[in-house]
Amino acid sequence: MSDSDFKYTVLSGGVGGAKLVLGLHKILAPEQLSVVVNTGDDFEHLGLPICPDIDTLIYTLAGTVNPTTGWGLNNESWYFMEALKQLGGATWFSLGDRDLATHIRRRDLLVKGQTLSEATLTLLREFHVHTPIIPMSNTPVRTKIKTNSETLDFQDYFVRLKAEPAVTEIIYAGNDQAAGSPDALAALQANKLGAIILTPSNPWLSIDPILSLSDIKSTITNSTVPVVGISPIVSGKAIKGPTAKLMRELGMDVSAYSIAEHYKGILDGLIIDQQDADQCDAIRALGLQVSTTNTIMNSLDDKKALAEFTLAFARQIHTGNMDSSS
Ligand code: FO1
Repeated sequence: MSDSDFKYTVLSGGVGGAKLVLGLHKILAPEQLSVVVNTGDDFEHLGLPICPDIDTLIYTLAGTVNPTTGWGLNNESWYFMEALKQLGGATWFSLGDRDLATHIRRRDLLVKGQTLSEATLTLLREFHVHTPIIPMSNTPVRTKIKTNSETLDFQDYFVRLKAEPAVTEIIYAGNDQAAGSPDALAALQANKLGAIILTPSNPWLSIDPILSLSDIKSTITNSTVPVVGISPIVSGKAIKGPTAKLMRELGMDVSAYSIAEHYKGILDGLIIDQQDADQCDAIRALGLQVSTTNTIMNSLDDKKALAEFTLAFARQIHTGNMDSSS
């Protein structure tokens, strides 16, 4: 079991990151875990503030997420979408009837003056989730996808266009004016912090928006606690989502090594899948510590096992007694 004294702060996007967050949530006490979540996917849709990664994490920890998609609520009905379609409304972004209540409630809280962090705390309380899910900023930062011909809003690219356009550049609009949220910065500097953990979310689409906030990035790079990550690429393939396609379009090899290169300067250690053990030496040559295990999370036991492994890896780095064969 993990040391019950330490706290852990995690950076996460949506579906992929939420798997590890659930594993950590199951093995740690609520006061030991804080999650700083990407808001670059957020957008205003049908007049509603949609925050996909925040909601994926809330629903996952509440045990009500749709297990098939990893987003939205389980046991949904779709009367609103059917009625909207009849009225000629935009239906490319599916909003279930129960999920709709979350967006309307959040809008109500924001209109009444709550920050995104405060509104998220309210929703956490109403979903009986005790682990803090903290927006990376209370100021909008929007991930934009550049292609040869246009600049797309994130959900247009990811959902409406099914991530098919070839990406030439990714920008995080507003990051130079936005400050990290006070709760996120506090969680990254908490005392008794045992590690900062980067989940195996898509680095470019889910983690980099968080790191694009200069105060968050400098807090992490100046931190004395181990910063560990998990590669989302296993033997040349992304476990889910467009990560591999995106890496090819950005001119990178689709490998755990490329993930290590991307996070050089941020991570002290990277966990890669045992199928990629042949890349350990090259990754160590980059100056990162590396360890291998099964990183594919299908069952809850997989998620808990990877969570335990991550905490143990961080402890090894912290005590400096890395076992060179790991
Ligand atoms: N993803 C889809 O692929 N199609 C959808 O219609 C869709 C609707 C949706 C509604 C609410 C929500 O919180 C998330 C939703 N997502 C949908 C997922 C979302 O686009 C992605 O999970 C994140 O933006 C990427 O991490």
